Amino acid sequence: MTGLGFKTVLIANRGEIALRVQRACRTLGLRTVVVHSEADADALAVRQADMALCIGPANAAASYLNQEAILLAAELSGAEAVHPGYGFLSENAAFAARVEAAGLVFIGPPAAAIRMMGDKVAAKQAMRAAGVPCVPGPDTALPEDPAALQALAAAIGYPVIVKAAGGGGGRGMRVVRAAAELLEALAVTREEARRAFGNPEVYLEKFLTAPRHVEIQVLADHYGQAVWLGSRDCSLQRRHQKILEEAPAPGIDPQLLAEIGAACTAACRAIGYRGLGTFEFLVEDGAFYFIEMNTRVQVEHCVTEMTTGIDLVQQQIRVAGGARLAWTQAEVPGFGHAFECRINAENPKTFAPSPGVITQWDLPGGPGVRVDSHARAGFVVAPHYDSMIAKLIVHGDSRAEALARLRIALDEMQVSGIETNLPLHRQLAADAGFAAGGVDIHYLERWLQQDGRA
Ligand code: MV4
Repeated sequence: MTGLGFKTVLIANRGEIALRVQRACRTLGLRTVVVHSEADADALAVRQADMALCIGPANAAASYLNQEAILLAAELSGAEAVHPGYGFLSENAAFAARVEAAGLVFIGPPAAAIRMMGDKVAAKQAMRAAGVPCVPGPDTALPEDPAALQALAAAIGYPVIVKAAGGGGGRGMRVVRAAAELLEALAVTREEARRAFGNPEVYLEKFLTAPRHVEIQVLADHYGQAVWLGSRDCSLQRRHQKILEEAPAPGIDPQLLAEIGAACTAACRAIGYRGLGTFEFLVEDGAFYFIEMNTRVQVEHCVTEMTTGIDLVQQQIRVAGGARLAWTQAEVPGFGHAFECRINAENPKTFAPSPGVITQWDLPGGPGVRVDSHARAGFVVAPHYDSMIAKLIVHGDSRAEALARLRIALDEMQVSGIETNLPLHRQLAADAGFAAGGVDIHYLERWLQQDGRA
């Protein structure tokens, strides 16, 4: 009696997001089938599942990326929908198409939208055509003629950046500071792209030297309705791994943000997008430049949940099941400020992974404090997967209140048995530059270089 087109959801993921998706399913009265590797047999999501099926060994290529095993598990279990979480198969257009071909609902956008956004040139073309502001540069295949290439880069103005159409998330890109380096950079990036993505296509953009990373969360239904649910600032990252995110992006003119949000929802309607999505922008000198779109639920979706009160995963499932959006844009709530710290099992100075047994697991609490985690005392952090063991999310009426709560929560949280980046988060939460808000994408790596920080 859910009113959706399905009653049973197969969760094709692990860790905190498997549990997060399962909680949303159970809230909606849906049954859950959890597929897991041999290493995850004791997971909380497995224990809470209506049915759990082991699909392979710890190695993700043989389990969480094993499309045949997952589709077979769906068939055997009677699941009617598949939620891919993030990572793994979540942005694999071929997998989405196979799920739908099997008569199941893929809880995500149509395969064609995933495919389009996976091709960064096609994505940029579509977004520019729909009125979303993009980074300067031609959104087309590059000419062969060296003189024409030189003229193109000169017209953009150095520095420029060469990016692979099949890349994204920081993979397959190279900065070019002067004309003398251009042709070599194009050739090398093309060759790397051919090998890494099976697609040698590259494109050129103006390189922005000190931008912020700001994203817009959208949700669209099957009936041409789309809303944007606020902004996030994800500038604090190291080697393209986000460390700490917040919502809303601080210090941005709300009028400008509303214009960008409206452009994003218009673009969703223009391309027939549906489900959750994230528009990634670089923001420099107060201007927004689209770079990529993510077609999955993101790790940092929780800060948007805290500032809207909306269960995004529940809504993602509802729209996949054919429900209409519950709000017009004017009805979308927005209040206060939220931060999220990604707590990783790693050495806080070297960032080396720190697998092992968690012996102490003391979580913070109080108003506005949320921890999303699959870990607990006695939990074994396996070496096979990414090192995130928890997300600490805090909310406050103001950024200052949220930051105060963040500092207290980080002090309260105590984990032993493995190393974690909690000490790094405590230092960062005490940093004056971070407290001021609006740092750029290079801030964290610069800050890590300094000794005696904070
Ligand atoms: C850029 C850029 C500067 N100029 N594009 C890196 C990840 C991928 N999503 C796009 N990335 C960048 N593209 C232009 N034209 C700088 C980056 C970038 C970056 C972007 C977001 C967050 C962190 C980053 C760290 C280094 C470089």
